[in-house]
This record gives sequence, structure tokens and C-alpha cells, in this order.
Amino acid sequence: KILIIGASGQIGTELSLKLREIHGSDAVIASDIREGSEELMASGPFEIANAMDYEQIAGLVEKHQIEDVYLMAAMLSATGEKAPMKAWGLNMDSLFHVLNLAKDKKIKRVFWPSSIAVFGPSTPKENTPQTTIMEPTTVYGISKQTGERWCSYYNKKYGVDVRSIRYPGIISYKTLPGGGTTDYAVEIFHEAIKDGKYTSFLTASTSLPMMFMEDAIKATVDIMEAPTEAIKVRSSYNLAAMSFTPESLAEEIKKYIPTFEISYEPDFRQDIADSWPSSIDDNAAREDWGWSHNFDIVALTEAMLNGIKAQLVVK
Ligand code: VAH
Repeated sequence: KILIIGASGQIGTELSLKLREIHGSDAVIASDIREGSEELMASGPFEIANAMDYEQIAGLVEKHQIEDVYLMAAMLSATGEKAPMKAWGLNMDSLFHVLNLAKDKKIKRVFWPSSIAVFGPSTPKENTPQTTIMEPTTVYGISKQTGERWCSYYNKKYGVDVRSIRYPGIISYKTLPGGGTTDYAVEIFHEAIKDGKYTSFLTASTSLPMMFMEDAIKATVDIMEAPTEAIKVRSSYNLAAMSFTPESLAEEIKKYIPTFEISYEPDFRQDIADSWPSSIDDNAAREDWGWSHNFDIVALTEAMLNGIKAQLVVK
């Protein structure tokens, strides 16, 4: 069986739903410190557990005969800067618990998300390579960089089958992000429909790597379905689909909502965004386990606006 830790979060929710579609709802145990969306709670078994508590996680593994763990719980870049030690604790303790369960052969495989936040101001900004200098300037980025080192260490030293992806900014209409720097690219769609205007907390020309949730979930399923010998990178794979700026996204939205207006009031998240790459080279993922994306900025905009409108009708 599969255990998703952090199932109530932005990616965890849709990953739980997708894995239940593939494996059957009872084959996937969703777990988080708090309950999730109505759709998630109605889709199959849910267990309240704290990702930082080894006994609780080990107890779920034992109770449900878990083989694969997807550790999606973390504090993201913006919230992490407000509570550095809390972010470090959650992001690292949870990873050690799951890696040790695998080392002790209590589970078979681990998926653990990294992020483009592992890169910093000294990293080549355009087409950032799979292997390059990484001097992250956020607690979140430091925890993801360190986590990658531990994943690689546990794989080399103990043979742990842990697989990881450096997600770009992820955009979904089903789930809201929790305290990220790329969240403007989610908020903008909701506010375009609700108010016809949006004030971006990043400047007009801030280019960041982004991905529609459907592609991010596809990548997660694909890397876990790949034969183990295909996974040559055991730190974490670069992954990309598109890069865009707030102004180019606003232009796409205007094709549907001509009166839409965007304004710019950069805040502390601008410094975080400026420390990250503007585009990513993900050839290693494409070569090793056949990654390919489907959604570009045009398809993303259509999917997001249609998805949000459909939700409003339902309400
Ligand atoms: C964040 N959405 O903004 C996350 C992600 C690359 C961005 O790590 O912190």
C-alpha cells in the first residue's frame, strides 16, 4: 500500500486523488496533521498524523502494510522565512523518519520532493544545469539542498530506493498553495475572475520556472513507475515545463478577460524570486525516465480559467 504524508497540501491532495485513480482508493492512505479538502476526504482512508513524529509515521506503516511513502509535507519558501527553525525541523525530521524506515526495510520506496529553491544567486540563471553550484538563500532551499544530499547518501550507503524531483512553481485550480513565492501565479487566476484585477507581489519582468499541476503529478507517477536502473540521479531531478513573468501571464489572461488589470507591489518574496533560476534544463529527466510536459502557458491559462469557473458554477 501507499502512504501520502502531507496529503492535505497543494500537491499532496492531487497526488492522493491520482494515485487512488490508478491503484484504487483503499490502496492509498492519505495522512496529514489536519484534514484536507472535501474531495480528498471523500476519496478514501485518511489518518491524522504529525510528519515530525516517528512513532506516528511508523505506526501507520505497520498498521496499513505500507510499501511506498510519498513525503509531501514541508514548509515552503515564504512561510519558512517567517519561522526558520520550525521549517528546518519539519522539512528535515520528516525526511529522516522516512529514510530510516526504508533503511530498516520497513518500507520499500520513497518519493521526496525537492525544488528549484535549492538554487541560489550564484547559480547560472538561464537553463540551469542538473549539476551546478547551489547556494540557496532560503531556509526552505537549504532544507531541500540538504535533503537531496541525504537522499543520495541513503541510496549509496544503504541502497534506499528514494526518488526525487526539483519541482518548479506549481499551479492548480483545485488546491491553493501554502506560503510559496510562486503563489502569485495561482492567486492571479482567482482574482482575475473574481475582481478583474490583481496586484502582483513580484515585479512584471520576474521570470520563474512554472508547471501545471497535471504535469507535476504525471512526473511524480512517471518517476515512481520507472525501473530502478533508469534512475541515475539519486539527489533530485531538474524538472521544467515553462517559464513566464507576471506580465506575460497577465497578457494570456487578457485574451479571455480583456478588461483584466495587473499592478505590481513587490514584497519580501521578490528577493526570494530573484535568487532562483529563470529557466531550467531538465534533459536528464527526459533522457533517464522519459519525462515530457503537456501544458504550456496557453494551455495552462485555459485550464485554470475553465477550472475556476466550473468550481464557481458548482458552488
Ligand atoms: C515555493 N511553490 O514557492 C514553492 C516552490 C519553486 C517554488 O518551491 O516556495
